[in-house]
Amino acid sequence: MASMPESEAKCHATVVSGWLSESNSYSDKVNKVLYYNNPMWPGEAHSLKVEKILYQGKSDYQEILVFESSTYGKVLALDGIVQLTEKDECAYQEMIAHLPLCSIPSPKTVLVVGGGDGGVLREISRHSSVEIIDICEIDDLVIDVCKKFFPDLSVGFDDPRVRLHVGDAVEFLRNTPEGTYDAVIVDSSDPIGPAQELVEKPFFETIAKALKPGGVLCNQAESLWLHTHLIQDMLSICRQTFKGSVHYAWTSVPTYPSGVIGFILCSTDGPPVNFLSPINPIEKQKGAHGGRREVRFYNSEIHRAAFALPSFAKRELTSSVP
Ligand code: SPD
Repeated sequence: MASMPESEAKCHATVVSGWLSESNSYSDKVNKVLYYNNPMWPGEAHSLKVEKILYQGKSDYQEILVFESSTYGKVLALDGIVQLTEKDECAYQEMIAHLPLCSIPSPKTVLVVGGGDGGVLREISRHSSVEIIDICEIDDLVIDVCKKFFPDLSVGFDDPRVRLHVGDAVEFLRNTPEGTYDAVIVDSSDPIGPAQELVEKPFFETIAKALKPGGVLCNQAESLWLHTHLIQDMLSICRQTFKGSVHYAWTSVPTYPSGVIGFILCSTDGPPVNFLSPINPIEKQKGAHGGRREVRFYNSEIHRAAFALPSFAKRELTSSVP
């Protein structure tokens, strides 16, 4: 960071001496406290070298930072937490979209909660059976910033099937008629700050109601190395709420804490859903490649492998049945 002026290097609480370090600070907007050491991953820090800060701003909900990193391309951080990098975003966006959509025969109506960068929309739009893609994102500044700095992700908003709703997803789902969606994808940030409510039981109950019989949820579900208790709680709520099947899957994302992130997949009562084997394979999607960039990470083998758990996780996550 020799070339970065000291004033610029200090411009964001989490950028210190030219490195963004995820553990440096965390500001709790509700209690108006600036924490040092993020409570989601105490005792460790993952850092990315900052070549140039491209954008910094504050919305009503969070601090937004975009920078050019030395080795992962452009990076989006919210409240100092890495949300995506150009290099590895494919692993997250493709998995969170295709694990659910390739598990049901012909998804038509899909809701994305969060996902203001547009990457999940980009992936959903590969599915030609889909007719409506609703997205409910609370922070319109995230959308605007991503449209400027991450066109390869925000291209997802250009699909005419997309209907954007800026607002609180909890409220949006409360007002959604029962049985509206074939799939709901929750692409949230970590459950501190604005996303706290998204790991609580009432939220999952509204999703279950909003889904059709045999409809599916795919919910961002943190790291099996770091968040056993949180995942156990989420699984336990989902097992009480979703009367079809409930599974945990995971993928590798090098720039997320511990290098992995997981997903909870659930289905409602109705036509049975076997998440473990893709019934609607991406390889057969007509729109999967045509006119857009190739799928980089996801394929049917990765889909099946994502549900294989290490022995410790199998013990910890399958014993949490209520
Ligand atoms: N620890 C960071 C988890 C971020 C999950 N959401 C990422 C948004 C990308 N669309």
